[in-house]
Amino acid sequence: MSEKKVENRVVVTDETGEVARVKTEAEIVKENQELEKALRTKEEQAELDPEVLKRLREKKEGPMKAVSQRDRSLYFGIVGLGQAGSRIAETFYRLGYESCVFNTATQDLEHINLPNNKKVFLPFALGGAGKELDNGRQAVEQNGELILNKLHESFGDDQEMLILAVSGGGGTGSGGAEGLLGLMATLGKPIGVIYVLPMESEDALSKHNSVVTLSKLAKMASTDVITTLIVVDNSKIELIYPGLSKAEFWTTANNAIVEPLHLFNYLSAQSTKYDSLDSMDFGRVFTTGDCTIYGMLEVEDYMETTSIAEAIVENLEAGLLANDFNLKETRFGGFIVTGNPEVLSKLPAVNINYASHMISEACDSPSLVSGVYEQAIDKDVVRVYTLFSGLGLPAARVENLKQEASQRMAVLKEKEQSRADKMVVDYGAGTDSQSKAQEVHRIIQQKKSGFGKLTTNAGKRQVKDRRKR
Ligand SMILES: Nc1nc2c(ncn2[C@@H]2O[C@H](COP(=O)(O)OP(=O)(O)OP(=O)(O)O)[C@@H](O)[C@H]2O)c(=O)[nH]1
Ligand SMILES: [Mg+2]
Repeated sequence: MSEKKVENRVVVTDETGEVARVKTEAEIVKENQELEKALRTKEEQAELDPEVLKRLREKKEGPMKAVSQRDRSLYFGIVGLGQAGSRIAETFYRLGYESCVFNTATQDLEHINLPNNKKVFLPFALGGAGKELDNGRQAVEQNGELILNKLHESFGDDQEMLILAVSGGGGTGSGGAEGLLGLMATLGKPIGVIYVLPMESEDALSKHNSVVTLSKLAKMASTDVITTLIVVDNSKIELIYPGLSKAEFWTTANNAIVEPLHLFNYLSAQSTKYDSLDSMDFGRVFTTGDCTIYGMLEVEDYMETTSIAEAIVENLEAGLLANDFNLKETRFGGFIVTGNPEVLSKLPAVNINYASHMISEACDSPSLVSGVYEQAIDKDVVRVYTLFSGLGLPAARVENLKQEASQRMAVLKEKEQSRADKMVVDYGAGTDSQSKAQEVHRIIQQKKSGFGKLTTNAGKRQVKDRRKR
């Protein structure tokens, strides 16, 4: 049987299957090359590590999200002055706020948990202001350039508002606040102040200092040099958190001061499936002007229709971080209701409506904004955070501080006056020891105390600080 030679042919057929024509050799080569190329790409794709691809995709989604979505409504830059101010700044820093702190005492700065380049020692006299307002003022004035450089280095376009944290009772923070605010103002950003009033048990000088500086800050707030003056009162925080040791107290107090503010700032930038208090709402409440106060109250029997509203009637003021504000003066207020997802999903809306009504009545404000947000709380409770702005000073508390300060300052003055008499040694009749003693004390008075001399001369003669920084 003769073998028939079979040729490889590629044919093009028409729609009926009839051979229309035979493909040319050149066409076949071209088609094969294209097919090979397509297959090679597929193989290459198959070799890509899916883990790597996943990481790349995450990378694409992750940072893009972070850049485009803010994680808080206002990016604050925090400045702490003195011991209390530095500790409050440290608490903010832990929550991701850019911060820097200043103090006249190196030993106090050492305990502040911030990177070293964010802690600035202000050389002044022996170190510390010894609760003398004038020393705090001079320490800031004499170190103006150092402070200004650090402010410019720490804060830039990212910080939309600066907040100064100081206590009223000491010397550095309280005495230096006005000068530091002047330096901060040169950065051209709105400024807020967190001002801490002393505990009940503190001495007359602390109370006196607190009132003196508060009156200065209030004036700056009323003339809009300061946009927001937040007054918090250690004596009130003592009542809210009784029985703590001193060390525990500061941490608790500083968290109580920082957390509600951060919470408003943070939650107002988040989405919620319930009502939202958005970034603009928070910004408007927070920058209304004059005094601002805030606080939190917790409700356990939240399923009762009026229980949250009742808690507000009974405890709204008890939950605030300072007493004696007249909430009826509120020009803009806000509140946020939080609970864990399970709690919020069963909480009837009407309960929140009653609560809203009572807050509105308490602050008599036509402008009240509110939001409901889920929070990872491990307790079966509803928490209500409130924020009131545009308030006057807490008149009764200021009066009480003034009275306590003046009564005790008068006793101190009397004691100083009688010092001369107490230092007399009676040598018997005929000596003039008493008048000599009085003369000596008069001269000492004139030259001021040894401590006074050191600080008065500080500008002329810097005392070198040899302690480790
Ligand atoms: N809330 C709070 N208050 C504090 C803290 N530390 C001190 N205080 C209060 O601040 C006042 C004392 O002021 P300090 O901040 O220690 O003083 P200073 O500004 O460092 O000034 P001098 O020490 O006098 O140089 C007192 O009324 C204390 O009750 C703190 O960490 N938190
Ligand atoms: Mg101090």
